[in-house]
Amino acid sequence: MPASALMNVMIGAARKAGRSLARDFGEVEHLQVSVKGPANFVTAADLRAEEIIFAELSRARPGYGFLMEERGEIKGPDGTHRWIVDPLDGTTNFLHSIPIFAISIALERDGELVAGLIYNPVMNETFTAEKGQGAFLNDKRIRVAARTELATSVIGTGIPHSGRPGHERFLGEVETVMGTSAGVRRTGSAALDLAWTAAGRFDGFWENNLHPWDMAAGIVMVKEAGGYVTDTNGKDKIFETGGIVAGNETIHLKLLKLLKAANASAASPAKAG
Ligand code: 2AM
Ligand code: CA
Ligand code: CA
Ligand code: CA
Repeated sequence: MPASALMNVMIGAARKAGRSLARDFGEVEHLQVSVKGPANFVTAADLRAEEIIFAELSRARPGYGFLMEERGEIKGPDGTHRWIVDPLDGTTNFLHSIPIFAISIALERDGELVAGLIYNPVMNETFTAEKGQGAFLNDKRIRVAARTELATSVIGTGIPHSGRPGHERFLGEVETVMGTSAGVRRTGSAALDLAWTAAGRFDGFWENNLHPWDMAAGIVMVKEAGGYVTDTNGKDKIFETGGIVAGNETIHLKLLKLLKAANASAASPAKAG
């Protein structure tokens, strides 16, 4: 299917920023790095990529607002459209020359996510989705995996660094999911976790304490690939809570129940005997 005018704008911005990231990826030892918090780095590569995406999207769609990881919220005269952008998701991988990172761009219209793009320039993988149009990897239609048993499922997740909120809770959850599934994977890029779930590589994904720019494009992607995405209570307050659970209808539901059980047993006092 030929990409829409909107998707071509998003692809154009991502490819240009991707060339900048690919150049920096070859020279990581020379990158300027600053520390924003515990295990939270920002490099010159993040900033350069964000600058390119901001310039390209502003030129193509003047007036749209932005929510970007490094620049924050930028209101535009157009009150209905907002780009949600992570210029480099997986900065820690990037700094270690691990080729698992991505650019994530989503468009929100009247508060509803209508398009998403996740681009890994090293693997040359462009995941795209528009509301009602399905999800694609490069030019190929993608769908969530069909598996319905957790025992044979591979589940993606992200680990909150010990200095971040949710670390203790995560340890209980991951122990439960590891004991129930065929395996847990942690890529270091929430955007790619969601894209890989949309493509059926992961059967499911969950993480806590994420930001809208980590998830926005991936939410559209998973839904358009036929999957289910909610917060950890099964509701739609994903951005408000920072928690996300994704998968096909069955795995999504089973994951929700499993995480709930893991947290209930962690919260209850130690049993006698
Ligand atoms: P980043 O690389 O854009 O920072 C991995 O579990 C996810 O957590 C990635 O999407 C990563 O995005 C994000 N992340 C890394 N460090 C973080 C921090 N200190 N606070 C919140 N999110 C973080
Ligand atoms: Ca970051
Ligand atoms: Ca991120
Ligand atoms: Ca980032």
